[in-house]
Amino acid sequence: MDEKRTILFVTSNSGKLDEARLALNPFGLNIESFRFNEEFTKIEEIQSSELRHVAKDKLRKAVTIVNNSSNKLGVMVEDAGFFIDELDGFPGVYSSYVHETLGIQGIIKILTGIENRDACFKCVIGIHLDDEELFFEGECKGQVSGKAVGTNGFGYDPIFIPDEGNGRTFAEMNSKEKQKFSHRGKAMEALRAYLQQRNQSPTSNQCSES
Ligand code: ITT
Repeated sequence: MDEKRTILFVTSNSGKLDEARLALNPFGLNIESFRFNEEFTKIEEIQSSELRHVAKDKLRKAVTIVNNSSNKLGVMVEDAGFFIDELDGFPGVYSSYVHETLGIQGIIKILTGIENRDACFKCVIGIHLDDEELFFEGECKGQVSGKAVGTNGFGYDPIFIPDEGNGRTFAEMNSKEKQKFSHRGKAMEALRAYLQQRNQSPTSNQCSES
């Protein structure tokens, strides 16, 4: 495997890993998951109302954990959230905790009888490349369904109907279809485009942050 075309993805979520591979492998980029003693690595998240702040902190922790002395292209993390309009954006940055505790049935219950079903997924990819921190964002708007439908995907997929997609939940779509509309698909595409441009113009640093 070409180490210079390999990104080390630090995540505990195998669904995210599969989707990152689906998006980036066709462009000759390998996505390797960082594991410790064969286990996925869960990075503890800071409390912040901004996904981007969470992603930035996760990225710094990931770089420390990985101690990237290898020749790999970069170290990547991602932070995502499910934002429900009627609940002022909740669960948002707390999506992971809410999924583990209330679960999707809990969300359905909370929204029983509520007409406004608008919601969106957002995600921020953070990647450490050549001592730079870069961030790429994606968003997908849609509706919360009244019941869980479909068995594909992960997390909140069975209760999210993206605006594009003929009224089906993400969990009713195959991974390629989900990728076309999803927050992650869009953020991965922004990363891919950046990497392509960077290859052509190595000094570009449009998305960097200190
Ligand atoms: P990390 O180790 O990468 O942090 P995680 O699953 O904890 O994995 P997040 O904190 O970013 O990741 O995710 C917040 C929650 O939102 C979590 O419950 C996910 O399952 C869910 N989620 C994220 N992306 C999703 C998607 O594309 N479809 C459905 N649910 C998603």
